[in-house]
Amino acid sequence: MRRAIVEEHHILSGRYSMSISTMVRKQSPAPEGANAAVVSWVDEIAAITLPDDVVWCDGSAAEWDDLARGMVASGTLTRLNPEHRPYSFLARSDPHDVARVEDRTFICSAKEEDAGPTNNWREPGEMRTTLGRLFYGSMRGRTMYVLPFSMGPLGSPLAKLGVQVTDSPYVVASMGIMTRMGTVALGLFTDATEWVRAVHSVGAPLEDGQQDVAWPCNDTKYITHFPESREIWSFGSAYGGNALLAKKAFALRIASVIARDEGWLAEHMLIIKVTNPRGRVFHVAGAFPSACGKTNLAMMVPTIPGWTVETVGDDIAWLGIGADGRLRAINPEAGFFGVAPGTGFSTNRTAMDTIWGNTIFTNVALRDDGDVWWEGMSDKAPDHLTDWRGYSWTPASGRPAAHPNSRFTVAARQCPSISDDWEDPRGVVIDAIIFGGRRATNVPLVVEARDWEHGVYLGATISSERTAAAEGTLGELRRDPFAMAPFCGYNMADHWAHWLSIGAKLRKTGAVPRMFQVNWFRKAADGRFLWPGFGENSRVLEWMLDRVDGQVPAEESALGLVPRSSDLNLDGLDIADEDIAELFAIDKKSWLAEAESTERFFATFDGRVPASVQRQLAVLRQKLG
Ligand code: OXD
Ligand code: MN
Repeated sequence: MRRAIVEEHHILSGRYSMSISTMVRKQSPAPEGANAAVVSWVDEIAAITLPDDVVWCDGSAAEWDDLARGMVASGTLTRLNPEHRPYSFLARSDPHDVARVEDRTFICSAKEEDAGPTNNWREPGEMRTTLGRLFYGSMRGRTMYVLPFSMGPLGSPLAKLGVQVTDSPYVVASMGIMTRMGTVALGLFTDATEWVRAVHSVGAPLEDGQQDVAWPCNDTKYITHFPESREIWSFGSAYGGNALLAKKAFALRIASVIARDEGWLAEHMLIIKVTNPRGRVFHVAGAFPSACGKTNLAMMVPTIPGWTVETVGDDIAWLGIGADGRLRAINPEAGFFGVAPGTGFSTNRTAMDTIWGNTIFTNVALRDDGDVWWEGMSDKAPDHLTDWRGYSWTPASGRPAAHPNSRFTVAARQCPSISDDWEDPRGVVIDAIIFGGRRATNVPLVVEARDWEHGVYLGATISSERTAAAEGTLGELRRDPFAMAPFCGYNMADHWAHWLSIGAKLRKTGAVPRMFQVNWFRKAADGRFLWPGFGENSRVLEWMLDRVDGQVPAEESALGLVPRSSDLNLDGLDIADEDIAELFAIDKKSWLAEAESTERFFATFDGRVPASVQRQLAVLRQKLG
């Protein structure tokens, strides 16, 4: 036993012996011309995880059909009624595998201080030993699928390649939607390619003849990242960001480290294209914590005449300084993994039109007519449903029919508001950056940063009330700098320093995007939302982009620049003057308390917070008087 563990540790340090690869029962050959480094890594992983078979995915529709058919047969997927929801499926997860598990997410950088206080750090050697034990034989009785993929438009200078292996067909089908996966990506690997290695196992090996369950997983979960070697090892979960490793694990945690090293940014941001009535086009990137309405904003239908919003991305942006010296961004993903509850015809018609078919739904409720439903899809719930756990449900049941973190997985190209430049390999030019959180108090509807440094401070101090996208107590206030707290693969204070250095570079080229803070969620003393949100947020976009366009002056406040009362377009909006005043109210006492909490937060970074960010806190206190 001891010997086996030592051997496994060597395997995971890359010093393994090829002889054990003979233990894989059947190994489908790698596609002709596949990159040798990829092939040998796949062999290496198969030698550790010991699957019954290894299948290289080509990303074709035929392959997806076969997987879907297999999963319907095995009970992982239920096919929805094609009359209502063509070629769509429902998955019900294990009830203990329903969200990202942040306390089981680890950054294994060589030095603890490089992970910083917002991450769980583990010493890499120790973690490799643990993983060696867990992954050894973890795919027995299953197929290991090999998924080569591109994050970003194929061949874009801003895109990156990766390979995920997984023993979950649900993950394969989802990654096929969320990334550009298969032969097209594999063909881009050269000997010079630096690619990300991602190993995923549900951690449920099958003995000979053992009956599988619909959603295999393991109560022991590890979502681990080795930033220096650009590796991800994920064990025990098949849900969302825990398992679709291209998304949070690669495109944010590992990519943020690559970005730091290479001089660009990997951020938890939506990207939209906005056109004003004068025909001027802007691109806006926005960072919001999980489940704060990024998908809704990305697909917003403006209520003000003459404005249009088109979608480039709803969750992740990779931003770099282009050859023209301007900040350019791509959406590295190819699909949406959106939160279903709260998405409805009145709140996000575009999302509803996107998921008309060809969609995987996970943990939503099933209607008796074979379609799906969730809280917020329509005002009135159907009289009877099958809930996300498979139990009979009526409105009197007193529990949600869909899990609060239930999801839809759908290709971005199916979105009616997808922008014509969403796959521009050069990226789109970013004119404005917005930071938002879900704050019932204190934070005004909109504030413009005085300059990039102040904007970095606004990003560094984002906080939000906790939602269902990750496990934890709902409603609790959580610091979520740049909306990256669960996603930054390195020390968050260094992330702020990195943002400052990008600003300094942009300033040399003279094209520094404006930065804003927004809060759609401020409440009145009686608990009512003060602002209607959704399409009405276009009024705030109008003010911000008129500022970018030099059309309106702004007023100084202790928090930054705010609209003059006449400049926020409220035409046709039934909102009381007192509510508008409340939306912008700055309560000195509460803000001084917030400044104190910020000081305590900064102190957790052991002196690593950049002086410029500390200075902004001092300026805030001074302005509050
Ligand atoms: C997501 C998240 O799934 O942020 O996008 O949790
Ligand atoms: Mn997200």
